[in-house]
Amino acid sequence: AKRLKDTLYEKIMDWRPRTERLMKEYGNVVVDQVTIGQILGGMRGIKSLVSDISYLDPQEGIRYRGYTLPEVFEKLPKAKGGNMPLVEGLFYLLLTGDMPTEEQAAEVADEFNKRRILPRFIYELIDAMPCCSHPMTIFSTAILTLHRESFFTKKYHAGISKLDYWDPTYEDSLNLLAKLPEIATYTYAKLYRDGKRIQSNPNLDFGGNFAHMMGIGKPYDDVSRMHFIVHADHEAGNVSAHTGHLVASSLSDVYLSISAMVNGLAGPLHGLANQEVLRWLQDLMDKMNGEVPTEDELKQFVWNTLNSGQVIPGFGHAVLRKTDPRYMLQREFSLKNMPEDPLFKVVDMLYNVVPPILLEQGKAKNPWPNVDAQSGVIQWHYGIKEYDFYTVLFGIGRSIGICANIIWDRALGYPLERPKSLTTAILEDFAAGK
Ligand code: CMX
Repeated sequence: AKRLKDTLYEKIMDWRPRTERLMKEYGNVVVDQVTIGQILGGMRGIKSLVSDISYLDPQEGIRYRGYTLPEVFEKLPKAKGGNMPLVEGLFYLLLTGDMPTEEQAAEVADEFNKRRILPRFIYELIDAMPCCSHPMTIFSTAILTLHRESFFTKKYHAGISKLDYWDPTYEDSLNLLAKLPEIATYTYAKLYRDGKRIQSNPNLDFGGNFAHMMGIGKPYDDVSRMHFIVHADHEAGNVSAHTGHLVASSLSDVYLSISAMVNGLAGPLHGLANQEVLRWLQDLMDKMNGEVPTEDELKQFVWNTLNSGQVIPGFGHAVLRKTDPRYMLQREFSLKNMPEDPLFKVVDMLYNVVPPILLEQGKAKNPWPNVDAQSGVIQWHYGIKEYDFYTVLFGIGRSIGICANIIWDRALGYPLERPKSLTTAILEDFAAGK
C-alpha cells in the first residue's frame, strides 16, 4: 500500500494549482468587509483565514475534512478492544482528507511508535521546573525545549527549496506528536505522583498507551481517544489554532509554533475553561457539603457567579450558536458510562439551568454549553482530580489538528502573516467619514 507521506505528496501536488490560481486570477475578489466594531471587537467573524483541515458552522458545529463529529466517530477505524476510534486514524484523515483503512491508521501508529522516546533532557527539564508551576507551563516549556531537535530548522539553514518545506515539517510534526503523551504523563507523574513514571507500551495505540501511562484502567483508553479526537481542531480562527498558524508563518518550526499555541490554549476564556468548570463545580459542591443541589440552589449559584462579574465557564462560544456537538458526544458517553456520578448529574442540571439564565441576562450571544462544560467531569470520574492538568489533555488533542494545519501551510506556501493595524485617531477619522 502507498505510504502516508507519498499520499500526502500527491494531495499537495493536486492542491497547489487551486490556491495558485485563486491567488493569480482572483486575488482581487472581495470576500468580506471590515467594520470598526470588528476591529475593536477581537476581529470577530472577519473572514480572513483559510484552512482545509476543518470548518466550523455556527449551527452545526465542527466538521473535520467535511465529516461531522458523529460521522468521524462512526467511520474511523476503531481501536482493538475498545469502542472509540484510533487517534492515529484521525491524524491520517486530517492530513490527507481521506478516511483511513485500518492498515493506514496502523502505519501512523507505527510511525508514532518509532518516534515516541523522549530525550533524557526533557525528563531533567521537567524535574527542574520550579514547584507549583502550572502543568501547561511545563508542557509548553518541554515542547519548546525540543526545538533543538527540529529537522525543519536544520534543513532551512542548509538551504532547502521552499517547495520542500512541508517535508521536514511533516517529520517534525510526527516526532513531536509521538512524544506528547510521554511529556504529559511524566508531567503528571512528577507533579502528582512523586515522579513515579509508568513506561510506555509499544503495543498500544496512542490513546491506549496514554491511559496505560496514566495508570488508569478501562474505559479510560476510550476516554482518552474520544478526548483527543474531539479537541483536535476547531477551524483556524480560535486562539490556539490561530497562534500556531501565526507563529509558523514566520517559518518558526513546529516546536516553536506548538509551544506558542499551547500558551494561547492556557487562557481561561479558551482551553483553561475546562479546569475552571471543575473549580467552579467544586466550589458549588463545597457550599452544598457534597450534596447534589436542587434546581433553585443551582440557579442561585449561577446568578451569584454572574452578579460577581464572572463568566459561567463552559458556556458560550465566539462562533457556535447551538449546543456544541463535542459537548453532546461527551454527554452521550457519560449517560452510558457514568450516569450516577454526582458531578455529572450537576453538569446535566446545568445544561437545563444555565441557558435560560444567560438569555435572561441578555449578554452572551450563545447561551449553550461548549466542549469544556463536560470534559473535566469525565476526567474527574476516572480519577484525575488534579484539574490543573485538564488543559494539557486538550493541548495533546489540539496539537494533532494544528500540526496538520502547519504541514499544509508549508505545502501551500502560505506567507508570513501581517495584517495592518490603525490608531484610534484613524478610526475616529473613519467614524467621522473623513
Ligand atoms: N458567562 C457569562 N457571560 C458570558 C458568557 C458566559 N459563559 N459568555 C459570553 N458572555 C458575555 C461576554 O463576557 C460578553 O460580555 P461583555 O459584553 O460584558 O464583555 C458578552 O457576553 C458577549 O460575548 P459573546 O460575544 O457572546 O462571546 P465572545 O465571543 O466575546 O466570547 C467566550 C466567547 C467563549 C470567550 C465566552 O462565551 C466565555 O467567556 N465563555 C466562558 C468561558 C469558556 O467556556 N470558554 C471556552 C470556550 C471553548 C474553548 O475555546 O475551549
